Amino acid sequence: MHDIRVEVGFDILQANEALAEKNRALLDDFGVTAFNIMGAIGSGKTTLIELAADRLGDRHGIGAIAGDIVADIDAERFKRHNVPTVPLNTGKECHLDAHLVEHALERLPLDDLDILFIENVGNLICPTDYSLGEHHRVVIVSVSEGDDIVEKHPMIFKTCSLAIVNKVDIAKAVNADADKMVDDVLRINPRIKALKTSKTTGEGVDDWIKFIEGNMNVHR
Ligand SMILES: Nc1nc2c(ncn2[C@@H]2O[C@H](COP(=O)(O)OP(=O)(O)OP(=O)(O)O)[C@@H](O)[C@H]2O)c(=O)[nH]1
Ligand SMILES: [Mg+2]
Repeated sequence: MHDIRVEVGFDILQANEALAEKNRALLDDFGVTAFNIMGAIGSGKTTLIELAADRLGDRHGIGAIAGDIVADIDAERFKRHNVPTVPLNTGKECHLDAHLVEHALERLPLDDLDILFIENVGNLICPTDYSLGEHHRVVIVSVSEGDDIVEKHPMIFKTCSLAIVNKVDIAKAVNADADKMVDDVLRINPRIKALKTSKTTGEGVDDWIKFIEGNMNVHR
């Protein structure tokens, strides 16, 4: 009898990478810049996309893919901001993959879009390994997860170009040091940009918008 060694994990990730390249090429053809918005559950992913849609919607075409175990709730929120949105229900899966995104792209008016926000499933682990065809990766955590959340999940911060520490307005109330979280981010990945934000006070929101506009079209 011969032993047959099958490296399933590697094959799945390679196949995903090939599909992600296809998605990216399609987005490039339409001049759409895609942002993969990852982060902790409840950290403010949908909120920060809503803020961006409100601030950028008059000068750029914005679309969204809402990925979640039950995606319709966030999709409805995006639609209230006039953002064409495709919900992707992942069921038991804890991340989006390039195959799901490929089908979502078929249902979006790519001709009308300049920016695509892809909200990934809320957690800091599974989304890390799966490219979707995005041009930029953003990771969002908030102070309410505890100020050791960054150092507990270093991998995802290594793959992103922007990290956001959100809900800094309630840092004192939850006994968290937002500056320590930013320091942790920069220690883990010295090349990343890190921002502190708050929907309540507006802190950092201008810089979030600047990051998005400053990173459009760099792939063309
Ligand atoms: N105090 C405070 N609350 C915030 C802030 N940003 C978001 N929230 C609240 O946090 C809660 C979760 O925000 P969402 O934007 O739904 O978070 P999410 O990451 O999309 O959540 P999931 O998709 O369920 O993982 C909501 O009640 C928001 O209103 C902030 O800056 N400060
Ligand atoms: Mg959400």
